[in-house]
Amino acid sequence: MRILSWRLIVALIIGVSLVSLASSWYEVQAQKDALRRDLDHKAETLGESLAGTAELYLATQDHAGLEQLVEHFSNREHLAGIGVYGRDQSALVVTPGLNTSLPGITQLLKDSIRDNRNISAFTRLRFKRVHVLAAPLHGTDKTVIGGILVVHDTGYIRTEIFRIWSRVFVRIAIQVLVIAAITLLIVRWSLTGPVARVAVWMRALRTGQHAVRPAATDFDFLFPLAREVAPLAESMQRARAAAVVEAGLRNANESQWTAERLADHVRNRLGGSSLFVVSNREPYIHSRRDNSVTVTVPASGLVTAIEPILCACNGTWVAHGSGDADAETVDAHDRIKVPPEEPRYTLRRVWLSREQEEGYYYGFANEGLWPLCHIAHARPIFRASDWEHYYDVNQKFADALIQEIAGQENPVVLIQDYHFALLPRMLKERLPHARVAIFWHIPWPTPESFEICPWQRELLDGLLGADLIGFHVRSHCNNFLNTVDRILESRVDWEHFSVKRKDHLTSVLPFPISVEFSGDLPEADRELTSGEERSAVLAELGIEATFLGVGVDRVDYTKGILERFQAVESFLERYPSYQSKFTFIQIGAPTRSRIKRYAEFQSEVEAEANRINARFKRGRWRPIVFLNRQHDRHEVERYYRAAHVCMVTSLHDGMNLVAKEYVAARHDERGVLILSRFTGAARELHDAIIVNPYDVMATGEAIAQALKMDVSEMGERMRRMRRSVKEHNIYWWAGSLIGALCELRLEQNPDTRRADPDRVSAEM
Ligand code: GDG
Repeated sequence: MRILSWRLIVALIIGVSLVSLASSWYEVQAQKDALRRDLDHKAETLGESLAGTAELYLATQDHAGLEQLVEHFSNREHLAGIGVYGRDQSALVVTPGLNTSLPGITQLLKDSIRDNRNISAFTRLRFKRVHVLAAPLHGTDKTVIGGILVVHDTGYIRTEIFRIWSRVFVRIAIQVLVIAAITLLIVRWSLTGPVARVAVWMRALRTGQHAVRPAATDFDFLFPLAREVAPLAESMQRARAAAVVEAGLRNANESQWTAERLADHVRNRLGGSSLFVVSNREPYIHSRRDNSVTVTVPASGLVTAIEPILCACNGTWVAHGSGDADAETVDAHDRIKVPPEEPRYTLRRVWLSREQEEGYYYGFANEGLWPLCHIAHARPIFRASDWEHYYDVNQKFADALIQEIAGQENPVVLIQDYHFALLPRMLKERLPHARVAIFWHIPWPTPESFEICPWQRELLDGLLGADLIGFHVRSHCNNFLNTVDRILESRVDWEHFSVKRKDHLTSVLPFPISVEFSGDLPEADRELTSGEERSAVLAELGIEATFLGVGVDRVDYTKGILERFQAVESFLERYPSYQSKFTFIQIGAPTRSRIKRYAEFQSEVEAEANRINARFKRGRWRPIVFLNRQHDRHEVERYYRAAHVCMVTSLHDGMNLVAKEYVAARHDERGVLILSRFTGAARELHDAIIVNPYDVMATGEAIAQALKMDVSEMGERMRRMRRSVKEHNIYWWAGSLIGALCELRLEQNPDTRRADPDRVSAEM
């Protein structure tokens, strides 16, 4: 940094000095010219007045008069002397000591008399620089009768120029000092300081200590560097955490699933096969903001689970390109390499028209299949036009996949969710050698419920194109097999959980999805304890409370948000001592608001919160805080850590990840989970307080039980739940699913190709 400072200072000084010198030189020249012109003019004026009188004395041969005249003028400022000469240039009267007999000067006089005109010049008189004016003298008849010389000493001009140059050099010296000081300050403020702070940050990252990221202003010109370092540090931290976890597990003789282990597992299972994932939602969305393109990762457990697999085997993810800058970031084949900071796999985007999105996504999938599969007492809406769009979009994704798979010998395809029920069959018909699985993230209803769907046969047939169908829990598998048994001509093998139809065998197995479990960081290593986090959250919200409850959901009518609010109301009614003390915070991310039922539900939730608040509210305390916006993952985690109790009261839910996220976030082994028995999570998290959300009073009682729970019981329950989530985390889910799919043999003989349900996933 010292060398850089010196280089900067020297370069600036040389540059500024050169510019200063050049401009001063012009200034000095101008000043010199002005002084010379001034002297010229002064000499002319003096010469004129001298000549008038000298001509009279010369005409009358008055030598004494001439001498008087010369003497009278001789003491003028800067005047070196005067000389009066006859026509033959003979000196008549000359200021004593002035030697005008030098050749240059006599020549001037001669020329002036000969040409009858004034002549002036700057010349030397021995060692002196002088200005000489030679002028003719006229007789009464206007004939030239002589001449005069007026000689000025020009030394004062040099003195003046010297003074100007001295001032210039002083000015340059001051400039040099100021420039050096400013450069040193800038280097210190903008370079040395920020670089030192960023270096401290990087050292902390490298050594795994608590690292406070420097202010954004510090990054300024270091921003490109920071952009590269941040993900690097994150991967390092992850790797370090994984190593710590693995070392701990080795000691305890356990083995936990990590992203690295999953990647390794998938590489082994796939061998040379290529992996293709299909989902409606894409993992990276490009959007245009303020003339630049930004990329966001939707908050979804799916990206966490699927990304390491795709990275490990350089796979392809096919999804709907929904960002407004998506089209401008792909290549000619609609592909883009992701993750943006370290491209490892291909995202292939599929474009949908507004009508297609409306019909396929909002219509058939979310107004039809979603309420059909959830027992939440919302009437499914089936429109023929929506069905057509659903069919067309499935076909469109099939076409895109076929293009991507072209030439692959053993492709493995993992399809996500109820948006693509027809895709497995469409694929298999054109690519029988592909290994295809679909994971259904929502519940599967009873056959009686499913039967109301006008396209029940097509949906089932489409799904049975897959080699493997995954659900969260065994009861959804059972419902599915019962539905197939009742509606389609096929053979259901209850022993091996498979269906044979048209000579094709499909395994139907449970794979309970989960969350990432970031490890057991001691509370001391966290920035804030849960108590501090709680105080911070309350201060930010501007409310007062002693106990906090939290709920995190999309504002969806299946999540039991109204019932939850009513349970809070019932609790406060039955336990008035908690009024002014217990506040329930509901994070409600807006969702599918273009659908009428969702828009209505949103208003119902707001109205219910307002009603209960109006009833109990006191001073700065409120029973319910409804935060109706999308929060980022870190914000959600803060609320989990701050809350004494987390409420998951879904009326029906495939799994419900919030329950597992709450458990994973409680490193302090505190907090109580209240969990609806109608969630998939309730089959695993037995240590939650399990409730029937329709029984509002009992759910209110569960809140009381949670708040009064003894710390040792709370710790015991939380420890057991954490063990379960840690063991069955998201990587375990992805590993089981891919493992089961790769284990299937594609021969049509059920006895040789079936997967062992107990080997590939936990019995649910
Ligand atoms: C389906 C099935 C199954 C919510 N609000 C915000 C936010 N969230 C996050 C939660 C959680 C996720 O959304 C919701 O998880 P769910 O499990 O409740 O999922 P659904 O959206 O209903 O999805 C469900 C799931 O698929 C997986 O298979 O479990 O049964 O219905 O992760 O934290 N996240 C952020 N901000 C919010 O405001 N960042």
